[in-house]
Amino acid sequence: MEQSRKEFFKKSVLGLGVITAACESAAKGSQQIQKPLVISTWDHGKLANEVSWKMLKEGKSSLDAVEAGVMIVESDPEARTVGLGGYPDRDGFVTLDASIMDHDSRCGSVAFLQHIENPIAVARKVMEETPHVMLVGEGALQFALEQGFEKINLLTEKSKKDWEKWLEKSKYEPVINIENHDTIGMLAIDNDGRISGSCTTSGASYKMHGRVGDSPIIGAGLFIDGEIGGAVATGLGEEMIRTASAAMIVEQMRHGADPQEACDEIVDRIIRKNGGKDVPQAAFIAVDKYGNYGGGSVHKGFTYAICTNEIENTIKKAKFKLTS
Ligand code: SD4
Repeated sequence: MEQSRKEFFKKSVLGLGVITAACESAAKGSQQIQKPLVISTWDHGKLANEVSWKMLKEGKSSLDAVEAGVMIVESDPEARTVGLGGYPDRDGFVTLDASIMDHDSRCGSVAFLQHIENPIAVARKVMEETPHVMLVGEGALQFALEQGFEKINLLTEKSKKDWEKWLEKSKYEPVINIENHDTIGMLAIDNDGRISGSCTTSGASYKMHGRVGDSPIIGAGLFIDGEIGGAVATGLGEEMIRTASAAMIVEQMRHGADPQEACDEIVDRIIRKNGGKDVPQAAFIAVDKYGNYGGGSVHKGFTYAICTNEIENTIKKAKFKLTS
């Protein structure tokens, strides 16, 4: 008798748990979506957001918005870590990585692409015009030219001079600027509540020729799942590839973490994997499908720009974990 009462109690409690969980998810399901929304990495994200925000307010898709927004930074010769004017590799070649992904998990990317000002637009063409996800190097260039992109010299005088100075010592250490202006990654939600993301970079400055970072690797530098949300990364790409960071952030959110908690968890993981010492910079922004957002980094200095109906395009300092 005692046994069956206990069983009954256990079953009731379990049942209650199920009911509570169901209520919670129903509540979440009915949560208002903060839309439109656009969030991008670093200070230069603010300029990119401006373009994307205007498009989102006009009712354009998040996919169009994340492409057009980051193109502004790609085409800016003063943005030294993206597109035109980006720092070259150690042999003096500007090689670009980019990826784009939409609400329905459609994605495209290019890696080790040279001579093309807007690799993000080529990544989108890979997504829409080929049966593939990723094209690299010569093949990516060939495809871009077939698609009508212009072949140009991406190495500006300024970047060439800096590279020549670097050559004097040629100390091989891929440089990641932890303070400001780096890879641009963007996440946006449009008026239909659809989320997309983009990521574009010239990669780690003075890297080895042929080195590819996380930015064109779906799941490492960028990941979107329309059912959950999205994440994008900046920092030393090897860390993001090792930990499949962007996908892991989305998975953390799938299991209940909010975007800030999800970024924090991956930052902690990267610190742990490095034994807590000499940890490279790694930084993330994330958004869930309701428009909750967060940003986090290993080291101080990472900023992101956010724009919603409530928040005028603003640069925020992200939470960071290490002070050294
Ligand atoms: C890379 N993640 O190629 C890029 C570079 C970057 O902040 O984001 N720098 O590793």
